[in-house]
Amino acid sequence: MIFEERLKYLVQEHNELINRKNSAVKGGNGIYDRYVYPVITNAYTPLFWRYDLDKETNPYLMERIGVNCAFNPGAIELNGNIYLVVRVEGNDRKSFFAVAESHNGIDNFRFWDYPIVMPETDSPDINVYDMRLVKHEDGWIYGLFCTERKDPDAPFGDTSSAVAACGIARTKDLKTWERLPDLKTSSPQQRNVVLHPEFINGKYALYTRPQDGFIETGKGGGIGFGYADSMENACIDDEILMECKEYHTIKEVKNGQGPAPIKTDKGWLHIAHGVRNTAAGLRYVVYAFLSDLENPEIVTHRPGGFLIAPEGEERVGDVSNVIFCNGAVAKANGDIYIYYASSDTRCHVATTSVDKMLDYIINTPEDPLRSYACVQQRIELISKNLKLISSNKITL
Ligand code: M1P
Repeated sequence: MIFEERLKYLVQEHNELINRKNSAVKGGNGIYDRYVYPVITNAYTPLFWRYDLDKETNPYLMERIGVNCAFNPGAIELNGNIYLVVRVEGNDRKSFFAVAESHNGIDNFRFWDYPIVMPETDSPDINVYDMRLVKHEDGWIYGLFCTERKDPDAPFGDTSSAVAACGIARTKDLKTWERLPDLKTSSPQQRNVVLHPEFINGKYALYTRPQDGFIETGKGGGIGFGYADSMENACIDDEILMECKEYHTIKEVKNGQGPAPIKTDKGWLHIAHGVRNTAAGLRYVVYAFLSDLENPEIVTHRPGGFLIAPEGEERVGDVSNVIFCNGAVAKANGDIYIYYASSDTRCHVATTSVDKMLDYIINTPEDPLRSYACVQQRIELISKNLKLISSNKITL
């Protein structure tokens, strides 16, 4: 009886969750709308991924292979549907990729029956995560992701040191993936590498994040940029830093490109993450900037501060105080769906538009890097508003 009762309960709970309607939170900051519920959590993964549903072999209906969390999704729109390639992490800490599909991109996300089988290279990945999906003008959909392997030079007893590199795969349908050799650069490690969607002078252009170590970026850091002649043997000879980490900012410790940039008539719209240190550990927020249409490595506008920082339940999870984004969808009507994850645990959506994001990016003043200068910026805003209020043009 335990089996039947539990099965009924589990099925009902799961169905209620995946059929739950989501809605925008009222108010907000006017730049984007947050949503009441996450779009995906570990509980969205099918029951048949986690339970042995055979009463003979699992009479207590125990979870056999648990799923710990579902986060950091890459995103793409195909044939009017939104597909997220989610970083699903088992209870054993290994991440893998799985596609979840929704028609409206806001709720009803359903995982496909099987996770992605990502082929390995000659040097097997220990962990794979954070895929950036790009529909490139060469006709392929590329998935660039982090592949992590144990550091072969780690001294005896060091079971933590790892090496991060950029794994590359391509597909036409998100089902069958062709694995290509990992990206080669002169940097010891790479994470957060993203393919630019268009050729530039006949070359593939990539955003990189050179780093000296696995966690610490060291003298690398910043969002890098470089060209590769092909993706079949991708190699960047000259890597420049285009968007640097900076003292006493939201990106003091490190930063990284989020999804592939979105083309607008004012420039390439970038969503990125910035990291600073605190007494409670690293704090990750998402920020935005704009770069030149012809030369996407030249940043033209840098609004100060963060775009999305953790709020409420977003603050807590396996790695608390983290907002991370590696997926966004720009729809034909100008809407933008930003998929972000909170605290390495769950996936959310924030909706905005190209118009709103350009207004935000172009009209938000740049971080002047000193408290005194920040006060001047704010006084300018206050004075302007008080004039409107005192002339009765605005009533508060
Ligand atoms: O734990 C926070 C994030 O840490 C890494 O990002 P970065 O390379 O910028 O430090 C990644 O492991 C990412 O997946 C994770 O969300």
